[in-house]
Amino acid sequence: MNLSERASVVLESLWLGSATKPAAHLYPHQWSWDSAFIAIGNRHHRWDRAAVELRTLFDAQWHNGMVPHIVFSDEGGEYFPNAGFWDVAGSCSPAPPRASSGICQPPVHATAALKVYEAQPGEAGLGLLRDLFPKLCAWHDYLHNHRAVGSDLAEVWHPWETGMDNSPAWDQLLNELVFEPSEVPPYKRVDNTLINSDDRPSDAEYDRYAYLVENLRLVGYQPDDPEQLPFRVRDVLFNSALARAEFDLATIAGLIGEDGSNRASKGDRISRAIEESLWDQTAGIYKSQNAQNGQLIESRISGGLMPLLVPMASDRLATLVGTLDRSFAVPSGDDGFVVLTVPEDDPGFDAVRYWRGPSWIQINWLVAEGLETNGQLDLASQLRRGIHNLVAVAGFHEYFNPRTMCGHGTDGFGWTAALLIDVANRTSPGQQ
Ligand code: 2M8
Repeated sequence: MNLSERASVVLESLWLGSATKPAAHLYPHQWSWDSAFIAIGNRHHRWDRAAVELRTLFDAQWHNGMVPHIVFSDEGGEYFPNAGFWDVAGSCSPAPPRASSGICQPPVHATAALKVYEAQPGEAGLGLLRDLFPKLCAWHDYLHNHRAVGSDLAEVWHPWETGMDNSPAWDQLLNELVFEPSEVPPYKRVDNTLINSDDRPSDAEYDRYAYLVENLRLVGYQPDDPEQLPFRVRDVLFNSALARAEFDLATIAGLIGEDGSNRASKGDRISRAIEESLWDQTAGIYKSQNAQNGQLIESRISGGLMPLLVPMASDRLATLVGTLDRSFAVPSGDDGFVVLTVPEDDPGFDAVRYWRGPSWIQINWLVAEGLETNGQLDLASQLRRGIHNLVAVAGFHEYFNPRTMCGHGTDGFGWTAALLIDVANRTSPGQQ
């Protein structure tokens, strides 16, 4: 069996009947941005599943347009925080249509929908786009109307909304939270009973995660006054994904005969705000912003490379590619490289702990996509080869230490398998 075929077996094993769980035990339900990446992989061999994956996720869309970060499945297993902990039915009015979490994840779905369409550009693909278009518009409008507080940039209100949950970028904000132990609802972790706890966040961090969920639950996850929230970040990855998704939504509009001009102008506005507010010239990288005081968050993390997802001005592009090369790129095989989540010389770097240094395949895939968007075709190919080389040696893990070519976190991971399929389909057939 070649690597792509082995990846298909992984995806098959994770299928829940109408969506794919990210991993067999650690993440046993449907996750929002995982599903987008899984659809991007499945479009090559299981187009039907790619379409169902996105439809199922959007069936759980809230009345205000939010796409929840977890959709709980009856087929799924034990997880913390479970549906009862989020209690969205008891806390929100109107109640969301499905059992879900009460927060969201990076908006990569229009990008995924367009790629799924491109694999089947006939009536089936157009039908999917027609169904998803109003839902994608409502999702993006939720972010503009409810999350862009005094800025064109959307805010995240929990580290889990960034997708880079345990990044050192959030350490200071989490450490500065002021709360009584009684404000942390009782909970029991499951994650550290399933895999090596050295790979996972600490208990102190989980207390803060649980406290922030409780804070949001108390206001039905829809605060009247977001400025009172204790964690508010204008995340660079989240907003770069949104800018790209607006441009992709404009393309989708054109394909189905709708007017997409307002989507493109929203993409322009966000891109401009990223350039104006999130660029750190001295560090040569974009940084997220603490919305409470307008200051940039010091850590250099791979999220700061994501403005590549839209076409950039040439001077910044050259600087950013230099930073990528100097601080993030690690060789992977003889003819490729991959990107770390945190540079090795950063004080927050940890080679194996979740989101604090290792390489994640979906981040690498996004950077390759961004390099291609900006005409850096050789680098994009080397990065895609690096992804392939890493997975070929280490297997379908959740994330990797590219210095040792070892996998970490859980195994048999959904987006690793899916994006390997995508990468293999874009490189030489010999690599499949
Ligand atoms: C991780 O996040 C979940 C919470 O959402 C967890 O740690 O339990 C992150 O890597 C996130 O980006 C990812 O979507 C999720 C499922 O793969 O796992």
